[in-house]
Amino acid sequence: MSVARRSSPLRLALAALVVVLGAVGAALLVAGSADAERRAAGRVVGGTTAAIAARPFQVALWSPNHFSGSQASMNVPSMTQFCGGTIVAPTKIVTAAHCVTEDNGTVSSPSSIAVLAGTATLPDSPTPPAGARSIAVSDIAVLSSYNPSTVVNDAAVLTLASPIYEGTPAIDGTSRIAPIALVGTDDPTGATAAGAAVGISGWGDTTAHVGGDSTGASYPVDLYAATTHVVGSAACQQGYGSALVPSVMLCAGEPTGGVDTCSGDSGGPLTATVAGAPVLAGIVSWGSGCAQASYPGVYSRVAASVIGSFLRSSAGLESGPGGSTTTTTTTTTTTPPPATTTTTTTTPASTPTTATTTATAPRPATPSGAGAAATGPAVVAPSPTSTVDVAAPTVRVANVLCRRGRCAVRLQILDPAPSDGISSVRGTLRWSARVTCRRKGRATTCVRTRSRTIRGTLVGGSTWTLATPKLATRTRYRLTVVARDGTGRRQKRAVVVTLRR
Ligand code: 4AZ
Repeated sequence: MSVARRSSPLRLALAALVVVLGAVGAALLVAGSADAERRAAGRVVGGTTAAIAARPFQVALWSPNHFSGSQASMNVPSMTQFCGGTIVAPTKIVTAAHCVTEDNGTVSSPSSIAVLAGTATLPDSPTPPAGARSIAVSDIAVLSSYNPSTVVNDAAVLTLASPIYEGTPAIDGTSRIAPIALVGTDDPTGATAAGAAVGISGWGDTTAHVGGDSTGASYPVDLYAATTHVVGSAACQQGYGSALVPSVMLCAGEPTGGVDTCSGDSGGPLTATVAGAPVLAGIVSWGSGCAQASYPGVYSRVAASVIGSFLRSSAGLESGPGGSTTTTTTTTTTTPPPATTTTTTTTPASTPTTATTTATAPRPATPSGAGAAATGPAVVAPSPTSTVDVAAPTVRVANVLCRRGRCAVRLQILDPAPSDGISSVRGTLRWSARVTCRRKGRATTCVRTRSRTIRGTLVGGSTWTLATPKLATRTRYRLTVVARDGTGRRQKRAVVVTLRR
């Protein structure tokens, strides 16, 4: 969140690192409109710098290992912030499961993560500044029902090797490090009702952008915070679709966008107010882009009993008002691996230039426009009495979620009745790669077009997913989607999604 800032080389290096190798939110999308959309939204996600005493429960997760490979070559400090977290007890930090799990679904090694508290400014060396503390993580508990594919139940609790504070510091504007209470299960005070003001904070990307196009991302060294508002489930589901936002998630944002968390803020707090005091009500989890109207930020809902009771039992806290007691599903075990899709390598294909110019540019942004625009009118209407599948399927890009360099493109695919069903959904990913080649016996750099075919997976109903392999940085990918129905008809309109990490 926050405001775009002057870029120092260090900040650029950090930003590049986080973008290049970031623990969360890679990039993406969507043909054509991304740049215009970003310009229109401006470069401010709506935060202002915050003193740590205003959010003394906010911590940075930083790591000597997350980015170790590139750090050496890029000569940047050996600790890099990659997520946020929230202090809830002397040795307990709440964060997002996706911050502390690896691509293969296993829980990260605790020794790869430390927690930085008591500072709003990220230091440019591994030594915490005066008044701040960096403490090693000794254990990671991930909610066992966390699903990396759907991001459902995105919650984890870190145990620290030693207490991060002594005594009973309060959130009173004087403490730099203090715990925060959890909102009660089912939110008995209504602190997270639709329209309620909530606080968000972090060191994440400051730029507004459509679903994942993180070109120009800017990561501040100072903590940013903003006030925004809870978006009711129905309104949130209007943008994302109900399947993607179950009741264990809470949405927050502004009707016209402009204020939001973003990549790098993940795991950090969303706070609501109960009796004048802040309480932890959400864990920054995901969203389609940042600060977009109709696509609010999505948070793990602490008032949901599955999440709240896990946090309470893992952190050794009393059950909150109205909360259930510890019936937990917590573990420090391996989470289920992400749903897999089959990918097959094909021979290099011709360049996609012509496809690009004629392509429909589906955008996940405008809720009413998305379906209409991508679906198009060119469907042959079957006669009411027909029993033969004569109509081509229609394909709409519902959204694109990118994390750690891999993107899942969700598609709504309909085949008008009478239908023999959808027989295949394929994506062809094309990109240009620089390779070393020999010319006249000398090693030189050549550009080669590469492609890869991705087979779609039916998620349920009419929703399909195309999961990409890990995308390289600074590379533009074009994913051309082709859906065929049972009679072999493909959709009429080209569907091309541009992905960038
Ligand atoms: C992320 O990738 C992320 N706009 C966090 C929050 C939001 C989007 C992405 C919400 O960490």
